[in-house]
Amino acid sequence: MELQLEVVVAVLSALVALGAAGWLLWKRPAAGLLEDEAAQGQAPAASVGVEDSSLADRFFRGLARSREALSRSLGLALGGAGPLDERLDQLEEALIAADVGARTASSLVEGLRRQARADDPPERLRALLRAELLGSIGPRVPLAGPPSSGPLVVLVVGVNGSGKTTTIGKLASRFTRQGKGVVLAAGDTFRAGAIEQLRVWGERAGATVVAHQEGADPAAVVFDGIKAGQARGADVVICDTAGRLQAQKLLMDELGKVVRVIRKADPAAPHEALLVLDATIGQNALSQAREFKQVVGVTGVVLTKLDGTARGGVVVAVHKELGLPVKLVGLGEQADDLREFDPEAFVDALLGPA
Ligand SMILES: Nc1nc2c(ncn2[C@@H]2O[C@H](COP(=O)(O)OP(=O)(O)O)[C@@H](O)[C@H]2O)c(=O)[nH]1
Ligand SMILES: [Mg+2]
Repeated sequence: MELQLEVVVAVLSALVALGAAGWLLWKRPAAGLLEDEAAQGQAPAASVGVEDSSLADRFFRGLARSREALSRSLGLALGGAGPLDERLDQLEEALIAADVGARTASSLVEGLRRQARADDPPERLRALLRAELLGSIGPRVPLAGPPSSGPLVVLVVGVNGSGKTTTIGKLASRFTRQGKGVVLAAGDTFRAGAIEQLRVWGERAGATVVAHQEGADPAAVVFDGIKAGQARGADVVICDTAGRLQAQKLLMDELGKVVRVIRKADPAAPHEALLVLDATIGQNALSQAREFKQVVGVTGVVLTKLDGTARGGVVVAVHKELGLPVKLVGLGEQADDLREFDPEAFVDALLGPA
């Protein structure tokens, strides 16, 4: 009886020991992973983008609407039984439904007509379409690196509600996590709320916010922001602007003046003039882009709201019709929902699985 009890106790302690060891083993890798993640977040990286294995997934989810529009006809067009010409017509319609735009869709399909043969298997047609789409989107273009002297000056423009201030907040937090000194200039003086919104993002990111009163001259705010950045040896100055005034002409005049004054503070600036476009408005984004492009020497596009029900096919047209690269994409409202644009991941998400 006594012996049996000893055996039971021994077995129980062994089980407890095994359990504890198992718990430790289970716990250790988890803690290690978190440490790695924290270290990654703090490590100064060479560029604003950090490779993210989930980017492809997030594109895939964000492009559901455009992909569904495309996939209804894509299978038929690529693998259907009819004459190739008819199937390519169907493909053109499908591309338009996916918000690629009529002109771009037509030129993509022209490219296919030149290369495709009637007896091409669906995989080859798909590969040709993929190549045409990538050609239309153009290569990956990263954000400008640090200038030879003074801070990198980034001007951010776009219509009201496109996501400028949010993008600036995300960019600021990305840069401060890389250990960079960041100044934000509250150049949207049209509403007091806009200044406050930038302050909140600045505080969250650990960036300095330079602001004047509501109604102040935006060019003066931006000038002060750059001067402050230069004086304190900041790495980056990001300038917010208004997206709406009493009239579009006033807005464009104001932006023209902002650019001229930025050049007074630093003749090489702005090093980046980012146009923020809302992906959910599809082709309308293009006409906005043309106007801004004329007034501000736009160097790249930030496409926001590519999460949810975005009309993401517009990305394909931005480069082809405007000659502007999409540099960054917004995939949500949180600080880390900004990514460098990856054309290949994007096209694969748009086309869906083969
Ligand atoms: N889902 C989603 N919402 C966004 C994104 N970027 C901005 N927003 C939202 O769009 C709205 C307008 O953004 P805001 O930055 O104030 O636009 P601004 O007027 O151009 O400065 C806000 O509600 C943002 O939270 C994005 O990438 N995804
Ligand atoms: Mg704003």
